[in-house]
Amino acid sequence: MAEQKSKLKTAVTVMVVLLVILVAVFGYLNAKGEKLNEGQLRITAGNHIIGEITLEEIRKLPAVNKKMVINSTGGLTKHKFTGTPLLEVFNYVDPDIVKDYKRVITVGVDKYTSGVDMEEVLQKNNVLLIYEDNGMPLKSKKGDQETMRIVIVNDLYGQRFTNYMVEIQLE
Ligand SMILES: Nc1nc2c(c(=O)[nH]1)N[C@H]1C(S)=C(S)[C@@H](COP(=O)(O)O)O[C@H]1N2
Ligand SMILES: [Mo]
Repeated sequence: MAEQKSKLKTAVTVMVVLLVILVAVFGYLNAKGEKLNEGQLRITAGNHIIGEITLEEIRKLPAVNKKMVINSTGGLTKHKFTGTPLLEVFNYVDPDIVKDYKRVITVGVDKYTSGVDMEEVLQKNNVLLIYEDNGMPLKSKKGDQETMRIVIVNDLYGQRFTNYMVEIQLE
């Protein structure tokens, strides 16, 4: 009787340990999957991933150069941006995007979130996805790789200029 009880205890202990390991492994894999890379841009709608585009692919889209002075935290800063209209990115990923969605939420690797209306994206050379400033690639949050940034030409202030872009959520 005592022997059976101790066997049961061992079995329960083994099961509990296995469950804990399982939960830890799934938690780890899940957290790893959530971490998006600044070298690419994920486009989502709800829980659905519409597409992913790399910075390498974005560099092949029609380039736009834009001289700008931005009013931000550090005062006025002068820029010579190079990038591509966000419209080009959408049309490359899926031409239906511009007619199926109204709102474009931009998310940085630091979870900084802002947004533009699809109407603004459709205005010629207004919402740009920038990857160079003064001829140099934009630096990622950690400074160890290249990154992308949203710039809105018609905006006076830099508040909506989401840096370290990793995701676009469509609504
Ligand atoms: N990813 C990310 N982008 C961001 C921010 C931020 O904190 N994180 N701050 C915004 C704000 S409030 C401003 S004023 C500008 C600042 O741009 P700067 O750092 O080039 O001066 O970036 C915008 N984009
Ligand atoms: Mo700001």
